Amino acid sequence: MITQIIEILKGDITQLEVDVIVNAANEHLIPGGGVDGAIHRAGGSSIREEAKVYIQAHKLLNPGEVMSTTAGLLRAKRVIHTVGPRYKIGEDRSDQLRNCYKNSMVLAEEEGMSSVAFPCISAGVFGYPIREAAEIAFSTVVEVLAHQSTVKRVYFVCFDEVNFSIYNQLYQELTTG
Ligand code: AR6
Repeated sequence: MITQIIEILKGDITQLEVDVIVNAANEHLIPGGGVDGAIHRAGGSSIREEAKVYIQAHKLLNPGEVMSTTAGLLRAKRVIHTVGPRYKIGEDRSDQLRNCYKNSMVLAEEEGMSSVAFPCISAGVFGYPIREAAEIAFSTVVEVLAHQSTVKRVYFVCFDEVNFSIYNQLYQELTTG
């Protein structure tokens, strides 16, 4: 069951022992703040070096797109970097956020990974309302899992209590139909 595959955690994503940690990066893949900064600090410089090579070849990682690096000093095997949309009132950028989750799941599967941890992409510096962002996260991942993904475990990792309770609420709604 989908609900047995998804788990909600509270804490620091960099501490997890999972196959893939997803990073909420920026278009230039330059270490920033938030979860991005935490991943680069904990993972060490090799992640930045690999990201640099990607940017030299591709110029930018656009919102919704993904690329992966090794995980450096982290306990994960890979880091998938994706860029969420910047929230803008009056503009629907939900497809970009959906693509972050979908493309991350597809890439994780292509790389033979079986567990993936997501932060609340776009819900920090990029300003996406958390409830909306969480709904997109859930619905997209559930849809991918419904097509028999080889990914066996997905963690939604919330850094603070408010996000954690919103994710739990949604999870409950999902499991109780
Ligand atoms: N573990 C898990 N979640 C975290 C952690 C952590 N260690 N640290 C923060 N969060 P943000 P965005 C949560 O701002 O909105 C960067 O500068 C945080 O509480 O990291 O997609 C990039 O370089 C929030 O709920 O990502 C980009 O420029 C969530 O992670 C820009 O921020 C996402 O917040 C991306 O903005």
